[in-house]
Amino acid sequence: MAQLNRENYSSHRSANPPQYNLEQVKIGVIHMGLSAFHRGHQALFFEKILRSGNFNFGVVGVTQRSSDVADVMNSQDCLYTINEREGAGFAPIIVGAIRKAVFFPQARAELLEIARSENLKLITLTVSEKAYQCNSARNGVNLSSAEVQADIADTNSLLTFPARLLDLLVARFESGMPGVAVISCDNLPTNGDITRAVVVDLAIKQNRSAEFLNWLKSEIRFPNSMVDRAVPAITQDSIDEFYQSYGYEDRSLITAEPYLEWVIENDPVSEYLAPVGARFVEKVAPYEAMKIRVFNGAHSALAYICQLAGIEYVAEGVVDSVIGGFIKNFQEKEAGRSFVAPADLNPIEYAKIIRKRVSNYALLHKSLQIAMDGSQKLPQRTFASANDLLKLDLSTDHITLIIAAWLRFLEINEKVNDPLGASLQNLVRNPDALQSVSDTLSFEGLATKVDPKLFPQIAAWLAQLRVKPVREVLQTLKS
Ligand code: CS2
Repeated sequence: MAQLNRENYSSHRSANPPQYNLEQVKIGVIHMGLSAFHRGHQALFFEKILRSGNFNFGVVGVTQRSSDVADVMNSQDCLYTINEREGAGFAPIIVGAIRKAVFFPQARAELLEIARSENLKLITLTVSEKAYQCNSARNGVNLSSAEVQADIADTNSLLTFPARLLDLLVARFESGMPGVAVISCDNLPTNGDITRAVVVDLAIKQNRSAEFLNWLKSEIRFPNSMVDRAVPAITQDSIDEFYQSYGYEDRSLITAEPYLEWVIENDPVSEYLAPVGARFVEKVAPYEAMKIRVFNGAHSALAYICQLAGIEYVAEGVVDSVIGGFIKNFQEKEAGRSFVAPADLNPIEYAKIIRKRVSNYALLHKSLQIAMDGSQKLPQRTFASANDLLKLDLSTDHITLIIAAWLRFLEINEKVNDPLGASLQNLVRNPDALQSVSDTLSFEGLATKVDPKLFPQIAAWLAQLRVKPVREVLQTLKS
């Protein structure tokens, strides 16, 4: 089976290969966290810049926890395909933008060299919610707890993402080169502000010089950004199916929905990114709130409800009349009313488009995948909206049920993929539903605390979910 590589990529005409010369591409972007999401989203923007004839936007993708993804990418000269799928349609594009894939611990010297280079314009991040680790930084609080001090001990030894990012920025400062933009592409409100807080706090803890700190604050830009595209984890079946249709094997294949959006706070990089479709706005917060509360909130809701109902893919859940109806009401009556929407978007219309996108069955987006890391996702996806709804005196019927569904998911699974999973599971397994809710949601590692006034309502749902099938419980809310 011929694997995609530098020798054969240009012969795969039907997969839209790059026409530019790969040799001419210079590295202009360091991307930390070489996830499927980066390959399916930001890398495509850089690919479009290269295809427009500007060869300064090659990417070095950095893996952090293991070299696996970099190894696969290197086995095919960092070339890979994004296959946009909807219904029976395939729309592939071979991407050449990622010119290097490296594992941080093995490639630090090379990365520091790139950090010092004149052509570097951007550092982008998809390191997942948990990598920002400092809940106090997420809450805008000064870092001081013992837990954070322990993190900092780690960060000094370059084991964590903030320490690695700081390492690169120190190298750039020492080289005398101008500042760059650091753009977080993780689903966190104020992701740029959080990144800045984490890096500045760490620099202070490491006793960096006043000159460096001034430079960091004035020359490094951290625009907030909102990213949107569903890019599920790839399966061997999708790789095989793609091979049958296109005649080459791509072990780094990406399946993505056609929808693609990147909204960034005004920044000089708009010169390059705006012409290829990124949107620049003065304030990203209302777009982030809409995306995280109305889309990701519904996605997580579907994930836990599908898990409790034994449904493998969220696309199956959203078209089910009971589950889909519940999601619609949650979006329209609660999530979409919990914040001030952007002037150019109507939450009800937006929510309708989201449900349509999520029903794209060809993506095979697993409920179990979206259910992972709930403790890192739900604070911004549902806890914050629940508290806001309470303040606004609006209905919390659906959102409290969603939080209860997450608790039930934690309770019944032996092991969950979540950094706080084991601790939360211990707390949730209490026969007294109110005690269970109160202990679990008060756990100190959670970045946002649900208002205790909502505990009785959440506990009432949990008590029902303990004895009745989830669809039956949802039906009690039928409007
Ligand atoms: C999903 C997101 O896995 C998840 O938690 O909710 O990755 C979602 O697909 C994207 O944010 C869509 O832009």
